[in-house]
Amino acid sequence: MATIQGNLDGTGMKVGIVVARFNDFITSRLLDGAKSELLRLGVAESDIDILWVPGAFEIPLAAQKMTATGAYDGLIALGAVIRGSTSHYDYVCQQATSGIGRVQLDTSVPVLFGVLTTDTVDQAIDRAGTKSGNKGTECAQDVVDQVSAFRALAALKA
Ligand code: INI
Repeated sequence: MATIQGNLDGTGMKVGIVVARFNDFITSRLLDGAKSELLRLGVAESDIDILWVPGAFEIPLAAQKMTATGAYDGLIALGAVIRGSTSHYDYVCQQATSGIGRVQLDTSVPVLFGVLTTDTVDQAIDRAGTKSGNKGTECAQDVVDQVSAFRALAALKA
């Protein structure tokens, strides 16, 4: 019987971050949280690449293109979709969610979901480093966890 789990050692990992410019007063905080946590976990600054896109709708294609380079062990997708500011909230959420999910299944590269989907600006602020933690920070921990778990799985099967 084997139990496989990841750890929080990011040494030697290369991580891509796709971040949406829409609502950048939120997404820049998510990005700061993700970057500083990756560095804290041992990922080298030179092994973190950041790709900005216009909005959450554009994240899946950008993530797919990053995976196609073959350079990344894992990706983090960051965005903020806020219901109050759009009538097409549901479409943007749906495209971001299903598209990001599809990219990781199609490419076998883990893509962590750091797209906030909230009813209000205040809820987004809460999840971008104030009351309810920082979703970018969480995604940094989770991408390191996933990559290390999959490395352990590959080593077991080798
Ligand atoms: N994009 C977001 O990332 N968040 C939003 O809240 C949002 N709203 O409100 O519309 C949003 N729209 C832009 C969309 O993601 C695309 O960039 C745009 O439609 C061009 O394709």
